[in-house]
Amino acid sequence: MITMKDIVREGHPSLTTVADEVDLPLADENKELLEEMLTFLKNSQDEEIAEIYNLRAGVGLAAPQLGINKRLIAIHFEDGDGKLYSYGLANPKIISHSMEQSYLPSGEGCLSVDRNVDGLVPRHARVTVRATDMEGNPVKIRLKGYPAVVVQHEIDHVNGIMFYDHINKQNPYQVPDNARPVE
Ligand code: K1U
Ligand code: NI
Repeated sequence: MITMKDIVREGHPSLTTVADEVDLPLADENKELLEEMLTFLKNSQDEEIAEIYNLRAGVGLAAPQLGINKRLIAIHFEDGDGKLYSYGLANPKIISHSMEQSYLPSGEGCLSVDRNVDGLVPRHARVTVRATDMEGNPVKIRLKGYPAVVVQHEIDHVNGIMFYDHINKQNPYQVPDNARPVE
């Protein structure tokens, strides 16, 4: 079972390294890792389990956050309308995106960062992602708003990019050009 002790923190080289693509068809070992990553996210959102195991709640996780140099990401959360976004993806790639940008007004956090980082993180408002799902099938996923922010945060991890790399250093709360806040 994945717990916080498995998650590497700032300063670990896997957080700043471009991860390797995984071979297709997807090996059982990679399918199992994606399952474990999703289970971690579910556990982290379950108040009782999270308290017992001291888990910080997360909506996404990328293999490099476990010190594993593979292009694997997991996302799991329900939106305000109860719509479930639950994906385990291999080799995710943004194949197109809007010119319009967006940002979370409260900024972003990261399970690999044990401090608050002030500032707005510019993201594409809408993205289309191509990947391989946990059954080994090719998928094309269109996301907007908050789910689009989460998938961009996770794809950044497999590219060795941290959310704060995108924050304007002179003026962290500078509203990005052509951007609207995610409600
Ligand atoms: O990749 C990670 O470090 C996980 C991170 C992902 C993320 C944060 C902020 C914006 C987009 C993606 C987190 O899940 S931090 C925790 C978090 O944002 C959250 C946790 C529980 C409920 C709601 C949000
Ligand atoms: Ni993160």
